[in-house]
Amino acid sequence: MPDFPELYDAILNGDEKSALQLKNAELQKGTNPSVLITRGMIPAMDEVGRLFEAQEYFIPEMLMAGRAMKAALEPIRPLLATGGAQPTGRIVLGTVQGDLHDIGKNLVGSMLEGAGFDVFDIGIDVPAQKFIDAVREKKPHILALSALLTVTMPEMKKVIDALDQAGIRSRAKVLVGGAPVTRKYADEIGADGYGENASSAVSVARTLMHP
Ligand code: B1M
Repeated sequence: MPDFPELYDAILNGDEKSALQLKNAELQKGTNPSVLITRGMIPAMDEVGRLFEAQEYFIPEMLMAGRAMKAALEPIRPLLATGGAQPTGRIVLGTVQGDLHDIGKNLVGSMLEGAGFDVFDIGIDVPAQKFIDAVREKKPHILALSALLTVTMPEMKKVIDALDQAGIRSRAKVLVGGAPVTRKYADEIGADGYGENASSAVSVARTLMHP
């Protein structure tokens, strides 16, 4: 049983309005936003994924649940980003080409902002060349890549190879993450860091800044 069953159900059922209301009610009660996300909202998305695999949910249900999750999550993100920390470093963040998933990426971005990083989120379905252009333009300390699909994970390697080919691999550390990504895969493709979730992305990013 999830910790916030009504919010969990609202997301699972793709009920955007209720998800927003229930999230607001919890925040008014003083519930910690991170607890709400990790113990109520993410478990609902995991269940959506399970139901999709079991062919009990299909694309429309997954889409609606994604919308409800985003509706409830977006107003919380600024709360995660107000860590009051001193500027720590610059990060360019994006979801790789072919991949439209952005909920986890957005959460990672907010947590990084909360830890004091300047985050330039360049969106979803980002081609390797756009990452290269962003590294040249924004001069980030870290390039952060998200992938949620097994078939889009190789795009991360393409980005690293493209950095190499452009002669700018040493300009930014590459941090990778997303549900199918593993530390082993990150090592194989030559990434500098791997974050299993949003909070580990923050601690790895800090380590990459001060190796
Ligand atoms: Co998609 N989808 N989806 N989907 N979807 C998954 C990922 C899937 C696991 C569902 C399943 O089968 N169980 C499966 C992928 C299987 C695989 O390849 N391994 C899948 C599939 C198959 C697909 C489609 C191919 C379905 C189809 O069309 N047949 C399609 C692909 C579209 C595309 O991208 N080209 C598709 C589409 C969609 C929607 C558009 C409907 C919607 C996305 C809405 C959106 O993002 N705006 C959607 C959703 C909602 C999901 C699930 C249900 C939930 C994803 C989510 O938001 N989770 C998902 C199942 C699941 O994850 N359990 C699924 C909550 C989020 C907070 O977690 O994104 O994992 P997550 O992020 C985490 C960590 O991964 C990590 O930190 C985050 C916070 O803790 N992390 C990083 C993420 N990025 C990081 C970067 C880092 C470090 C950590 O450093 C840079």
